[in-house]
Amino acid sequence: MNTKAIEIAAEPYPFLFDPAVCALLIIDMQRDFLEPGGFGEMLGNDVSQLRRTIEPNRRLLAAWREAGLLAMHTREGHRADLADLPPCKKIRGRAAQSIGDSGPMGRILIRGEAGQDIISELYPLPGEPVIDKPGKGAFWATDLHAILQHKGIRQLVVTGVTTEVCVNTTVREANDRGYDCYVPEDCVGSYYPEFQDYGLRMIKAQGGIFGWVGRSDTLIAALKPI
Ligand code: TIU
Repeated sequence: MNTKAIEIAAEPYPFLFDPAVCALLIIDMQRDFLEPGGFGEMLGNDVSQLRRTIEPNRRLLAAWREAGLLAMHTREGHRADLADLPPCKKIRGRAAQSIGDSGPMGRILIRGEAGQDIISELYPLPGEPVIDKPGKGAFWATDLHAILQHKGIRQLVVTGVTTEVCVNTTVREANDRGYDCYVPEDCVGSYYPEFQDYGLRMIKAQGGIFGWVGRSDTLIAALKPI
């Protein structure tokens, strides 16, 4: 495993990847967002746009674990009594079924329900922190920042779904807290191809205003022993 920072290909310019202070943060790869028959599909979304990210994430997570680096996972979800669910989030969209209602895989986006859990392909190992978040950003109302500070983390590789919603919100939150973020484009997905494109362009525009965009094979190659 490399212990020194190494320059890897990225846009808008090469990223100085330092494995010793870098964590992998996999955002919301949950059954309800990705599985056919889940809440996402129930709302009319094309889950295949998200499912293409499973295999690249699986390979990256395997390489990350092999290198002995910190991997973390998030899940969007709420308390069973909905005490942490903003009323506006509950009614937004005017859908027939919303958060907390009975859905295809248990109560929709409620912690502990089957649909709220992480897909089996990327299931966390014991010891890998799982952050349950009530919002789109992984820092809001969670202990993510505290955990990263205690572990001396200064860089994040952010993957998961969806590119323009929870991934972008988290990258922006991380950027304001002083973390450098690298987003491998093959490991993030949107239900909408045009938002995938613009979601990534917004991160790397203006000299990398929120971070860097690259690819997972670039990271995996950098993790190989020297
Ligand atoms: N994880 C995440 O992005 N939550 C969403 O609600 N995303 C949508 O794109 N709706």
